[in-house]
Amino acid sequence: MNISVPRRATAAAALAALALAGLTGTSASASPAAAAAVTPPDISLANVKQHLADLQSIATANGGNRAHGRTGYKASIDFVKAKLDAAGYTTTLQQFSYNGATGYNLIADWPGGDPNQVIMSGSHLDSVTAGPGINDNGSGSAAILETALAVSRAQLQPTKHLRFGWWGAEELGLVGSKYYVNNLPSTERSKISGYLNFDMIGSPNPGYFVYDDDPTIEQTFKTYFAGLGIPTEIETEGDGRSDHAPFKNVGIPVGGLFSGADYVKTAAQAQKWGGTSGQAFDRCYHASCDTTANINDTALDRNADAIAYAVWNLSSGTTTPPTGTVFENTADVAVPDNGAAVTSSVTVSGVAGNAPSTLKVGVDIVHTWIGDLVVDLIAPDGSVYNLSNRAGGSADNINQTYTVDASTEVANGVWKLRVQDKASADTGYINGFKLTFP
Ligand code: DTR
Ligand code: CA
Ligand code: ZN
Ligand code: ZN
Repeated sequence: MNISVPRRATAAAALAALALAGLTGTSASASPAAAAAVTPPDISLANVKQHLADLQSIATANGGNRAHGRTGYKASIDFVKAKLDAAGYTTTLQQFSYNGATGYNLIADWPGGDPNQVIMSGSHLDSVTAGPGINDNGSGSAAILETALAVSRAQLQPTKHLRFGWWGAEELGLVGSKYYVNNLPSTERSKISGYLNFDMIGSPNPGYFVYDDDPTIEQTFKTYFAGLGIPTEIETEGDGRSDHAPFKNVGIPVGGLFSGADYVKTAAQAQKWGGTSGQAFDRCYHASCDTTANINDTALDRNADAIAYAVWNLSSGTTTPPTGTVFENTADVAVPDNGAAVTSSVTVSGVAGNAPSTLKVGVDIVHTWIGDLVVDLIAPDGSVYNLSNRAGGSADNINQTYTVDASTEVANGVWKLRVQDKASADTGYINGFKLTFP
């Protein structure tokens, strides 16, 4: 859990950040002090459903599906591309081969915004071979398409650069999104401030799940649904199950929304969300009945509007992350006496490029014999920077700011403070850990 509040932030702005994050107290995660939320246009449910009807027609005209390597997929990608070209996007069709067939990713950039801070939204456009894939994943694809068209209609000029992606061959193992990320130079990867994934957001027996990855993105979605009075749950079906995984694996902050697949809605979930307990969120998951009849309009509408809220708000930040941004974790972590190492983590996001050569590492450890301790900083890629190695003898507590040359490390990602007590009889705990980006 971490708090990131720019030093220049006024107390009010800092409180606004915490309020935006719906948080108080000393140990919490929150976005950098942000301006008041911006209100995007309503995303028209009718327009989203029209895109779904068009995708249904495409499947019907192409053997009943829109799967990788089939004519229905290429027709789907051409359909989406044509609308974006007409709306003023810069589109790129990225080809790849898989299982002896050509696959396609569609990337659409909205001209303008800081090219070093990209907010990207993505959905896979392919279906399984068994059916038209209207919920899985016409729903996500149509919702981000309509959001992109709303950006164009509004002639939005966000601070950050907006990019949208439609992936091929997700159903065969995240093939298209993996291809995109693997072929993106690391310099380009580090420009992506956040990737938002939308895979199944109109399930007929819907749940409202928010990915619990980047805390800023997560909180943005939670704030939106809280404004509607709709409780959300953390998406727990596993990180690797959709196209955010390749982005997360290279340290890009990710988030997203999900309305449920083949898992069964519990009685408690039905109590808070309505729908039918004991029934799958989507009984037509990966089946021929995943048609335009397999959509819950309310879920689709709410999630489409949540996407617009996130795109508008996450891209309206400052042109450069505020200097002196602090990422802090104040949760106590017990250090076992003469035992295994423990860690405290902070998630750094919104910082472009690499960490500085003068990264300030604040360490606050309560202990009665600091000579027992080995203290390391672990970068997101696993690099180890030793801060203290059995130093200080019988002295109490380490409460010190170290300066680390972390200039070879990508700034965004999960940083850890690792502490190990390597001698018996004295004990302690991590009281706090923070990183300050000058
Ligand atoms: N793998 C996705 C559906 C899916 C299942 N669990 C999750 C969790 C988060 C996003 C998507 C999913 C598919 O079949 O396309
Ligand atoms: Ca709407
Ligand atoms: Zn899917
Ligand atoms: Zn699927």
